[in-house]
Amino acid sequence: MDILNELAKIKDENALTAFHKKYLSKTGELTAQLQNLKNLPADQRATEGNRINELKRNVEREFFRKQTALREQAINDQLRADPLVDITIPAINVPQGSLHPITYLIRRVTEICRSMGFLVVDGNEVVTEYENFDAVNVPADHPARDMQDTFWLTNGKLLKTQTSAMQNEILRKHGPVVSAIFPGRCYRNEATDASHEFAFFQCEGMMVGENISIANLIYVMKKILSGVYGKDIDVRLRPGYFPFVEPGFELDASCPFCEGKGCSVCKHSGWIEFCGCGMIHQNVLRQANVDPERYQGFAFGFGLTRMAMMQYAISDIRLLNSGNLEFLRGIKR
Ligand code: FA5
Repeated sequence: MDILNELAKIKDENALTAFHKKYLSKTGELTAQLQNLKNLPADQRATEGNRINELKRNVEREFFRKQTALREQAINDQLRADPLVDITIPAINVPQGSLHPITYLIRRVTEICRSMGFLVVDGNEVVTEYENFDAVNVPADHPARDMQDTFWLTNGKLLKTQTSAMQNEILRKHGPVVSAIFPGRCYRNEATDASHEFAFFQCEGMMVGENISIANLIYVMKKILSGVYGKDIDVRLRPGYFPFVEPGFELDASCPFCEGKGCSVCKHSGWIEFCGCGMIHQNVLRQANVDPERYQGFAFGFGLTRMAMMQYAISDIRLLNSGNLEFLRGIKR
């Protein structure tokens, strides 16, 4: 503890630098003691090593505290001595900012998925035609291409229409055993109205490995929904068609606003259409060099923007991209 007492008495930066050199630098006493461990009898090394490491950690922590305090002190002294600076004038009242509802939801969802061991991947916005369509089982002559027109760049690439466009890259990079969640901005060349935007957010998730089944999908969806809404949410599956899943489903969530009793949000049905999902099509796995005989998995993709609308009772989707601060400040997160 003598070392810590010595540190406590230091009053200026020069003395602190000398202290660092004496104890903590590469040639310092504590480093030397650690290097000397190899010369001790084997039965003493572990105990002595722990003692020195703990001491070094304590000294380093106190050293950085002292360094910060001395630097702050130096700045304050300088300000006090400057006749042009009056530190007694009250600070300007800058209103505190807040997260955009979409950012807030992305953080919430990714936090829940991270706790289940999911990788969080930042999706690209510009992707190739192959990634957006062919790799997810939508070849050039597939009618499903017509449902998702987008904005094409002069280099032949495009703004992704769906987060599913990231599946191939993620499977190639992290597969064949991977659980990943990838929220991202998507674009569609379509007329805007109160519930359609040309730029909106989706959130995709997938889990691939051996013995992955629909039971895993249901569990993960319940976890995400219950985590976001802070209460137990039930789900149900109906048959649904998406070229990249087989079997494919539409997943409904029990209405979080009326607990399934029926309200205006769920149109008095007790259920809310939440997302498309299913078991990843074998062709999608093959495109990413994943052997479909050995590995299988599920994927789901939901509209984050629509989720935000529902969560915060936003009647017009266009408000979310409007940059209207008054509207954003009015949302209670
Ligand atoms: C898809 O995009 C599929 N990739 C989802 C999927 C992934 C299914 C994995 C199966 C497995 P869809 O076109 O239905 O599906 O879009 C998904 C969600 O995106 C919609 O439910 C909606 O919430 C949101 N969305 C789609 N178009 C718009 C739009 N123009 N404005 C706002 N949100 C939109």
